[in-house]
Amino acid sequence: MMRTIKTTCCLLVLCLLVGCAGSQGSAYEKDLLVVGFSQLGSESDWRIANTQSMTQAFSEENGYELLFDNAKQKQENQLIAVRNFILQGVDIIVLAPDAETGWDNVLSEAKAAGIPVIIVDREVSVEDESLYLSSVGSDFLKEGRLAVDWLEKELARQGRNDEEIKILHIKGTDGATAQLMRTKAIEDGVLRQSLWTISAQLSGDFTEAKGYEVVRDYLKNDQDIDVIYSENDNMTFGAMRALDEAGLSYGENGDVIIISFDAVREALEYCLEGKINLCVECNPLHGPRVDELIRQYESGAEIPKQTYVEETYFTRSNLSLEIICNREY
Ligand code: GZL
Repeated sequence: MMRTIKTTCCLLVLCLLVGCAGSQGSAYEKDLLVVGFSQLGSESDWRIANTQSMTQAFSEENGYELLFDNAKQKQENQLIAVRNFILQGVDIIVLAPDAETGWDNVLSEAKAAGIPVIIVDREVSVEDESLYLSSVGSDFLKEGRLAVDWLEKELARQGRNDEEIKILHIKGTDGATAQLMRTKAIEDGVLRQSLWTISAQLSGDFTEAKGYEVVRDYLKNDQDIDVIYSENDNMTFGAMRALDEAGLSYGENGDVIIISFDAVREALEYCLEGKINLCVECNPLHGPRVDELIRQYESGAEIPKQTYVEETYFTRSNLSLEIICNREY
């Protein structure tokens, strides 16, 4: 979508006022699409892979000039970044939102400025869904339900259907779609399985450090755990360190079953070693899909409001070193 004459004039005035040589001129001369991408942080291996996928897609060779901002997992930083993108008159804004709520005002400002917004990864919860063009991400509830179904089958395979099962639940960033939906899945599972109990719900904020901290502190008071349901791999890595320090065994031949989400390479390696029982894939490679959506939009084609990516799961039985080596993240 070429900049409107009005926006271009405003931009030229803005450049005269603040003396910004800026790269828009070069972008404008080369007819590049200027994309403002607000990434929520760099908290996990998944996030790093997502950023790489997005920045590769928005390259100059692909016809883009990318303005990138890393919000360090703080929504207030994302609000500032989006407002800066609006001020700079970008052609399109891509937002990877930290939490679901709090976006109505800033997305209304983008709409008023005539700048379309594409949501990537987690979702936004807004009164008016016309505030964003499209959303690309994962069906996190489906991921969680896949994990719970697997756990039911695994416990049956182990002959433990009549056993009390105590689950330690490590939650991701509160209010993030990935946290809300993966949490809903395990909570629904516990409602269905009368012998399952969630011993505690610890918030690990999707980071390895926090995952280690909260599990280490929890194990000081209770080590009677049958399952760890961890909402991302980095928190799982921290939990594994805490289990090691407490002398608790885990994985295929251990006392604690470990379920983890993302399926980044390091987690798959642990899975192949039998240290993580189940890795549920969460695909971070959204760059090509968002690039395609933007091109469809530019060509005037109808674009879907929501695109879910295909995902699977891994256990030791369907993994190999070759599969792991051939994966992109
Ligand atoms: C999921 C994404 C989550 C990952 C975490 O799409 O939002 O955030 O599961 C990441 O690794 O921090």
